[in-house]
Amino acid sequence: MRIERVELRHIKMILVSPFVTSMGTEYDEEHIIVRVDAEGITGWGESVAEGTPFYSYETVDTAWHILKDFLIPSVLGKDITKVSEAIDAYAKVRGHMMAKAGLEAALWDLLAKADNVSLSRMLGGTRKKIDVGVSIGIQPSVDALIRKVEGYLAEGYRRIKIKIAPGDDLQYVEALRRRFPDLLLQVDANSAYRLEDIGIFRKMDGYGLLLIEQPLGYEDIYDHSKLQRELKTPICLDESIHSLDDTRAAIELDSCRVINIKPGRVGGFTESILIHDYCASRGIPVWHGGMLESGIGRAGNVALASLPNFTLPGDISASSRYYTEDIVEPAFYVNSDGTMDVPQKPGIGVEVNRRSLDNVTVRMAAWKAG
Ligand code: OSB
Ligand code: MG
Repeated sequence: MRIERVELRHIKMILVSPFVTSMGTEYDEEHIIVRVDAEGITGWGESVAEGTPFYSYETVDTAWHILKDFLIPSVLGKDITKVSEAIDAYAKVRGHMMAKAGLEAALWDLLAKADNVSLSRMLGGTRKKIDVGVSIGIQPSVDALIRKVEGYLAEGYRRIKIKIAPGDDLQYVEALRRRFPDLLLQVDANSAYRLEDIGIFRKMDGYGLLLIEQPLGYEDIYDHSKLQRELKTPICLDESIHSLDDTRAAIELDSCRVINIKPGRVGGFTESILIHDYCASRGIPVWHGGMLESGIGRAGNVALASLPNFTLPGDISASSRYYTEDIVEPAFYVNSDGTMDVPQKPGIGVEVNRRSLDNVTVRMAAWKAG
């Protein structure tokens, strides 16, 4: 298909409640929506680079620059029949995984729609429903956290992840475990600790957590191997994993026993599938992380999470957990059994609500093939 036009929209969506992590407090989420048009078909993708370089070095502005000056020119006017051809066209761009993943996602949607198959099917998905959980920011008190968890459990979520930071850790885990002895519970530190904090993790090891996500440095693999050696709870890496190569290093060093896959962090669905398949071959479970996506990115996440080795519930929650109004129809819902339906229509399987998209757009640009 000849890529005729590519459009970028910098969007800003207000979160239903502030999201507090060891990296700071987020009140709203800025991302880039990528639209690709070819032969009367439109593909949509979302780049999860944020307004701030706190989770990743990428930001909306760096992703915009890389998309505009390098990635879009490499595909515009080209005849693309497989996503791998686009990836080859911009292979010399190093890093900038979130910029790449946004364009790649739009191309996957375009090609799936052209083939009249769901994105889930095209990526190799095998499930029509996926298990989903919810990621809860640091709460002002233990009581506030317990009330939040009760609310999410009533909605159907079966797995809870809480954010932790030094000083906001063991008391929350202890209280949740006491109140909900059988809860599927995991914690995410977003790199807030150092190996010297091992005492905290030795204590945390006694609470039957599903996993401890990214306790140490955001680029570290080696220190995590030293920590994992001392714990029975699996460590799960998020920030440290940008590629299949990172995944191989982490697993061979026993730095983690679970991997969080976010397509934005690893450059797209193609690299995500390579990581998924390698982990499956090594008996390492994976789960799908989240970046507070709009419905466009969420649709892609749900499709990817339908692959067979996504055996742990993902950070993929209902639209209403994030935003009062999503930009897709239908919005995403959690079923009372803690699952989410995988869209079965062609491509991402949901429609973009153009009026809602306009309402959240703060900057827009488009490029046409000559
Ligand atoms: O570390 O998993 C993380 C959101 C933004 C940046 C990093 C992370 C998160 C989340 C939210 O935990 C997950 C979600 O989208 O529900
Ligand atoms: Mg994380």
